This record gives sequence, C-alpha cells and structure tokens, in this order.
Amino acid sequence: LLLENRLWQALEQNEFELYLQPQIELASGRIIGAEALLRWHHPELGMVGPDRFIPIAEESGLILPLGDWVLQRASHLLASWRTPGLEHLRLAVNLSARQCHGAGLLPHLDRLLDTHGIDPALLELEITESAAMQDPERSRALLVELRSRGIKVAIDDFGTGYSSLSYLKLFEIDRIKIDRGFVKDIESDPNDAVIVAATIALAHSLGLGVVAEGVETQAQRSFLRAKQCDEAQGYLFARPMPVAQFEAMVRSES
Ligand code: G
Ligand code: G
Ligand code: MN
Ligand code: NA
Repeated sequence: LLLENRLWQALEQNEFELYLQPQIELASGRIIGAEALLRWHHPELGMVGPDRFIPIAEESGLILPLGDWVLQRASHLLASWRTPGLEHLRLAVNLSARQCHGAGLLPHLDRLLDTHGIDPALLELEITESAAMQDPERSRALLVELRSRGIKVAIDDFGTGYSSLSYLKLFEIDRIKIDRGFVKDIESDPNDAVIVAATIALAHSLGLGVVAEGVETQAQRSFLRAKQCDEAQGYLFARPMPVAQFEAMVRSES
C-alpha cells in the first residue's frame, strides 16, 4: 500500500523516466530503433525497475495514467527525432493488459499522433501474449484499429504463453519478439536452437518480422543472423540507457 500511494505521487512529481534499449538490425549491425523501458527515480530508494512497480500499478489502476504518460513521452521523442541522423528510428512501447482493454487508448493515440505529426509506422506497440489473451476478441479489434492507423504491433515474450500459435492465427501483427528464455540457451540446448530457428522461419512464412530479445553473446548473435533473424536486442549490444546516451550512440554510428 505504501509503494502504491507513493507511485501516484511519483507520477505527479515527474519521477519517471524512459530508458531506451537499442534494437539492432542483424544484417547491417546498425541501430534501427529502441524499446522504451520505464524507470522510477525514487528519492530515497534510488532507481526502481518496472518489475517492482508495474504489477502494483496494474492492480491499482495507476497503469492507465502512467501508460498515457509513457505514450506521451514516446511521442515527444519521435517528434524530436525528425532530424537528420535520427529520423529513421522506430520506438517500441510496452502496453499493459489494462491499457489494451480500456477505452482510452485509441483516442489518446490519435491525439498524440496528430498533435506531434508523427509517422505512425515509427511507433510500435508491444503486447504480451498473456495480456492479449485476457480478452481475445477485444484485443483482436484493438490490433485491427492500431494497424489501420499504420501503427506497428509486436507480440512481446513470444513463446511463453499458453497459446502462442493461436495468437498468430487470431491477431494481425507485424512482428514477434522471441522471449529471452529461448535465446539464453541457444548454444547449449539443441531443443532451444531448433525452437528459435523454427520460430523465425514460421514468422517469416507468415510475413512477420522477428526480434530476438536478451542477446548476450557473440555466438547467439551469429546463430540468430545465420537463421535470418531480422533484429536483436540485448546486453551484447547495449543495456537500457538514458535518451541522450542513446541518441549519442546512434549519431556515433554514422
Ligand atoms: O526494463 P526492464 O528490463 O526491467 O523491464 C522489465 C519489464 O517491465 C519488462 O517486461 C517490460 O515489458 C516492463 N515494462 C517496462 N517499461 C514498461 C512500460 O512503460 N509499460 C509497461 N506496461 N511495461 C513496461
Ligand atoms: O518487455 P520485456 O519483458 O521484453 O523487457 C525487456 C527486459 O529485459 C528489460 O527488463 C530489460 O532490461 C531486460 N533485458 C534486456 N536485454 C537483456 C539481456 O541481454 N539479458 C537479460 N538478462 N535481460 C535483458
Ligand atoms: Mn517489451
Ligand atoms: Na519481452
């Protein structure tokens, strides 16, 4: 309860920050975008990660205003990237279950895209399998609406749900993100290697892009590249970092 009360205050007092983790195109080795990951600068506890407060925010309903803040901040970022050297960058934002199933998301997105004149194709929304499956009909309708606007949709943590394949059948999406649980043991576990390779092939056969999460070693990177995985994200390339640092990293590439 203490943390919950403190969270509402944190939003009012602007203690949240978006960190960015680069996403790398494997064929070229270049940064093609980033995933936005929320951080909380607690005045006494220091930096608090989302694993500690997102579940509380979900339960208390704070996730709605917090999620709106994240989208607003992401829109500002995309608008500020309309400058040479940054204009190609895509930004991926995580959506919580409540955000997906609430009525406010689409009007809020429409307002943001319009106000900031953002190319919707540069905004990607990540939805976990479990969030989408809480209300498959509603999720399906939401994804249709998002994609009709040109916004990209990715399935997060792909393969960890109970019905990953049904998800592919039910929902119109653009990309899947292979969960890091599968990537972790690619080198040591032949089953994981087969699962990852087959998942990439399956996604491509369906016309979907693939991002591998949690890439930590050169061997994993080589494997994924050999299997035609499109993009990767993980500590091998970079940890989530403040916006200015990310922008400097992108600029230093060219
Ligand atoms: O950043 P970190 O590596 O600790 O992220 C942990 C989890 O928190 C991830 O599963 C991520 O999806 C989730 N998360 C991070 N930022 C956000 C956000 O802005 N909204 C939601 N709903 N989840 C987030
Ligand atoms: O939304 P999602 O659950 O995918 O959030 C990504 C989470 O994974 C964040 O908490 C991020 O800090 C973490 N992460 C990103 N790259 C790596 C990695 O290479 N290894 C591990 N163990 N975690 C990572
Ligand atoms: Mn994610
Ligand atoms: Na994930």
